[in-house]
Amino acid sequence: MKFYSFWRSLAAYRVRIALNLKGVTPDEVIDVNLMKGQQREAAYRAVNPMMALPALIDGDGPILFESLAIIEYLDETHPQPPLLPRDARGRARVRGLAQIVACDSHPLIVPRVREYLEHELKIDEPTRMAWCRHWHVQALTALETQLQSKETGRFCHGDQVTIADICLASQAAGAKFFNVDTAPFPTVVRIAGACQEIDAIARAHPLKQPGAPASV
Ligand SMILES: N[C@@H](CCC(=O)N[C@@H](CS)C(=O)NCC(=O)O)C(=O)O
Repeated sequence: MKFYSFWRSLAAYRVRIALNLKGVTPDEVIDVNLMKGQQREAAYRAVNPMMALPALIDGDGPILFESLAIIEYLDETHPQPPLLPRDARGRARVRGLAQIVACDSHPLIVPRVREYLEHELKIDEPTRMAWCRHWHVQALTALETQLQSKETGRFCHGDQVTIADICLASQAAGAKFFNVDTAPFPTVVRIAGACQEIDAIARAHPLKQPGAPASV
């Protein structure tokens, strides 16, 4: 198994959590340095034409891409512990929470968007940061509101870690990277804390990966 990753990538962080929870260790972790733009080099473009991390190759392929698709693949191929509830409504809720992060919010603050704002639209650094914080706050507000549901337990959906928690953990890490005040989102903060008490999640954290700085 080959895993294309980078310490700072929040989408790779999501897959790393799933790999750890499933007890799967890739044979090879290939670093694609997003800060040097290596995701746009021909070698990686051939792996993922979207030029985004993560990607995963299990055996003779095909190459898997998009964190949620990869996580569901891992969940299907390594069923224990399950990362989705058994009931259809539960699965829909968990996928919905996950997609708030992975589909509606995170894609708006990734390097390709920030770099387009900077180089094509000539938007200055404080305004770009305001953009990123805005989309963080939108997602955190939606999550906090959704998590007031009776379905929420120690984690986003009951007391077992699901894909929603994996995404929430990445959202919480991203909020720190962008200096977003999370005090108005106590349920998100509580669940993010509960996630970090699980070793498989804690050791997947971006700042614990090779090459990561002590803080950002
Ligand atoms: N929706 C994708 C997002 C992938 C993505 O945008 N990854 C970021 C890193 S977290 C990336 O590689 N960005 C490269 C770029 O924006 O140039 C997923 O969840 O896998």
